[in-house]
Amino acid sequence: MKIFQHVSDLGDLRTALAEAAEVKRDRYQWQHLGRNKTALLIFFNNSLRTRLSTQKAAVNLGMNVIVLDVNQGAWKLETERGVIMDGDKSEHLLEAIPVMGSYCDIIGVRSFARFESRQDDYEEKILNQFIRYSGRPVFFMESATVHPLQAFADLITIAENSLTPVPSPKERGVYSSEADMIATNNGNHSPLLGRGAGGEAIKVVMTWAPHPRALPQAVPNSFAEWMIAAANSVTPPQRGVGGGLAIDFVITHPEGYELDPQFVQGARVEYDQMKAFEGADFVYAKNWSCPGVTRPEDYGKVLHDYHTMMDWCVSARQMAVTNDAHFMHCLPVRRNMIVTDDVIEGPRSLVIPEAANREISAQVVLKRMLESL
Ligand code: SN0
Repeated sequence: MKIFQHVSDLGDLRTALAEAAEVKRDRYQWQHLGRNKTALLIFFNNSLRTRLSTQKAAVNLGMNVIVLDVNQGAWKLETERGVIMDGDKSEHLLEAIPVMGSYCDIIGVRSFARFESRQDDYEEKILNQFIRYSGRPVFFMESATVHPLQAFADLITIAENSLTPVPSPKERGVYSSEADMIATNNGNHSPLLGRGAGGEAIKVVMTWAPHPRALPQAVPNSFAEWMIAAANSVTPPQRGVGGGLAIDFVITHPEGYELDPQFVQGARVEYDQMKAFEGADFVYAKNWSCPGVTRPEDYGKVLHDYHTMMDWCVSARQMAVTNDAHFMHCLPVRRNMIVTDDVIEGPRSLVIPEAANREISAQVVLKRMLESL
């Protein structure tokens, strides 16, 4: 793997999930792969989970790691060509990138949407320069439009928690080392099935929630992209038999927050949050600013004073109409804006195991990149 940006970069999802389960079983079995190899992690924005989990994943694989916070101690970087550099920016990205590439074997980059131009953000202007000029494999650690390491960890978490018990692959007469591996990982039930032995689809609801600041669309874009890919990863007749992910995916948000069709494709949008939550097995909460799809002039804006949107905050009221849903959020989360204390602290909250799975998703990605060096 030379680039990790989209779900398609990972190839077959069931294979990737089986690999994640194998990483979880023994994360130190590939230390030879990373010997004398260096990962460079570059942060243009803040990070807690991405920084720690990716560093841990690289160390698990025997790699050396260099972390650079561009805004703390590095030269301020110009990103545009043709600019007369007489301001506060001392170095151009076009020199900085190949220099950084010369000190490492794999590069991870975090660079959030800037909200200055929708076109620049959605063309991935910064990350594409790293791909073009670093000479190294590049993985996205939240870019302007995607956060694939998060979405992969989310998918792993949903797979691990998507069941009432179903027969193990052997009991079902399915002999597949992949299925066995996953089953073993999850107390002998294959998490790749839908709910119940019949493989009934699990309902996953992604809900917008209020926030005082304008946040990127990267997390909801990737979550939608990955859920749709997972749902499409098996043809319907195979669902629930050979280990397919049967997912009924619904997105709910106030009007104006419609996400870019390249990520949500034809996913069902339900503007009534309570209706969307009915029968949900997983509730995935996230704030995002206006994606500029139905309201191009409002790209990157908060559309309403958050005080008027507080009924979107996920609380016991909405959770009561779900199928005892698990609660998920990528973190960091602002309590009592996005979710109430009782829901995030409740027995169905998965936010901590979800964050722990960031180490696993990062390790699968780094392992694949090391294997293709
Ligand atoms: C980022 C986002 O994309 O929404 C990172 C999430 C993984 N979140 C924030 O920037 C939150 C900032 C805040 O003030 O709450």
